[in-house]
Amino acid sequence: MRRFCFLAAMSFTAAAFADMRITEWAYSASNGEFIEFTNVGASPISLVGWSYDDDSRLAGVVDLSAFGTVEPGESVILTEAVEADFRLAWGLPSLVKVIGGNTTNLGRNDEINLFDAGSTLVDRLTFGDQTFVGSIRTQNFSGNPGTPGVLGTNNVFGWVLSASGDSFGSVFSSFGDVGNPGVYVPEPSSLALLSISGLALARRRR
Ligand SMILES: [Ca+2]
Ligand SMILES: [Ca+2]
Ligand SMILES: [Ca+2]
Repeated sequence: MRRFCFLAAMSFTAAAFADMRITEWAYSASNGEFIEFTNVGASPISLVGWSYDDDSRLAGVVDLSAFGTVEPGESVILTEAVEADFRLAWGLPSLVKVIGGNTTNLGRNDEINLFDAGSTLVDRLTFGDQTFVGSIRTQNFSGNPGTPGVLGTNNVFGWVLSASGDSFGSVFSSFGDVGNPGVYVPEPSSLALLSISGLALARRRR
């Protein structure tokens, strides 16, 4: 019995590690290119020892340890901009974690790689409107997963551009970029389902 519990705990940890996802990016933006990562799982994830790289695919290139522990549903930002400038540009509250000054930059056709503390690839997104004709070009408009099912599949054709006032919560930055850094909103239908199940729970509790 004890052994079973231990194994269950182990597999739970592994699942939690796999739940950090790339949820938004813009390779070129007036207020600085950025990548958003979100904990889409149910448990906190420590990003100490985690790293990012572009299409050179090397673990350890850009250290993400400063993100610390990321709570379920929390989104964090890696940007080339100075952290304070990026916050100001997008009106981000202090509780949104931002790592600024990234110099491993994204080009029009490039790749985002997220590695855990063991240098294992956790998520990858290969993109480029020239490489993948018909896919989005995230210049001044960020890209978002068209459905939550797109996350973690490395299929850029499933991603859609931000538009001001869209269901992803997109807004304009101070220099006119459009995106939703710092928040990840799953598709509206899943939000509706969440509130329905929340309502059902509240009713049951009564
Ligand atoms: Ca690059
Ligand atoms: Ca760039
Ligand atoms: Ca976002």
